Amino acid sequence: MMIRKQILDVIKKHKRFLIAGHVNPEGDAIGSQLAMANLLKMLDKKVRIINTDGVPKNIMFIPGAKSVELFRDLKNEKVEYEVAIILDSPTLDRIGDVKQLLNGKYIINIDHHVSNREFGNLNWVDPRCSSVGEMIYDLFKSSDMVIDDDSALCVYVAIMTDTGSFRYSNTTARTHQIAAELLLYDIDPKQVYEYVYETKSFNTFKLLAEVLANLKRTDDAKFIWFKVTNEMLSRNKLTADCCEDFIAFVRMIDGAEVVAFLKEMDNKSGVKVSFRSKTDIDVNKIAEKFGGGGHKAASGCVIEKSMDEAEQMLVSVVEEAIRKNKGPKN
Ligand SMILES: [Mn+2]
Repeated sequence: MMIRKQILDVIKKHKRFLIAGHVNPEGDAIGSQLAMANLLKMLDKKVRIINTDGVPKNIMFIPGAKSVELFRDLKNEKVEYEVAIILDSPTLDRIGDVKQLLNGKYIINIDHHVSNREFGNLNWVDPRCSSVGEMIYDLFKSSDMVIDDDSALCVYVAIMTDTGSFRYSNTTARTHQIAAELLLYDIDPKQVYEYVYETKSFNTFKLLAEVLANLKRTDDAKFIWFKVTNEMLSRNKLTADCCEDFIAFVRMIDGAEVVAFLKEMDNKSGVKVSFRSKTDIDVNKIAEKFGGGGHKAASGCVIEKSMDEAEQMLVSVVEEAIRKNKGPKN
């Protein structure tokens, strides 16, 4: 409660705000940014949301999505503001080019990544929260403002996407309590689900079929991974954002303990890796070995190597983590 009060005090004392989130934003980044912006506007503040990457197509339906600006569209405009609010980003590097707008300004850091580096002047980091959306909901509750229909939908999308529709281990009783309250607003869960998950193109499924046909696994089948290269994307006329949730299919495999998605970077400068853990193996720690981070059950990193080299390094590190997790043999 204390930290929320401090954040609201800082907000009250200032007029202009910048809200930024991580590169390649998804439902939690965008939903929490828009809900935060609504709270600021209710408090009679000026606010701009500026990100490095655009809102993904499946999230465009949420109210206010079009108000999100892109850093590259600013040209050389000087953005006037006093306080930056950084959401869902464990480090400042995670916000990409927008970092250039910060130069010494006051920073409020609100995040739920266990790997958060507390880079702000005020840091509210709570890994027990399913999503930053859940935290913005709490911030609304601590303020004198009442959540409106638009903000309720933004928070709902944030929570729904970060919990994989209330399936992942970050889903708590509190997550459901909040979701239950949000459903008292003008939200149609079936329609939200369709917008977020059921708008994939035919070619996306062709690519998914190719990915599934080429799954790889270690001999004990506890580590399963798959790759998407630039060639696979261009051959199917797709962009990288189409395969964000392929990993959700792969983690359905029984007996898998860790799954990973290796995606060749656009500029071929390396491989972006996403991890999911189905057991108590901490994939945040695995990602940290490669300079990345995230959550215990979901994390990511970039390995600046060729696909083959990255794959080799990854397999040995994950195999070791799986071995260690069982404790010493006697
Ligand atoms: Mn999040």
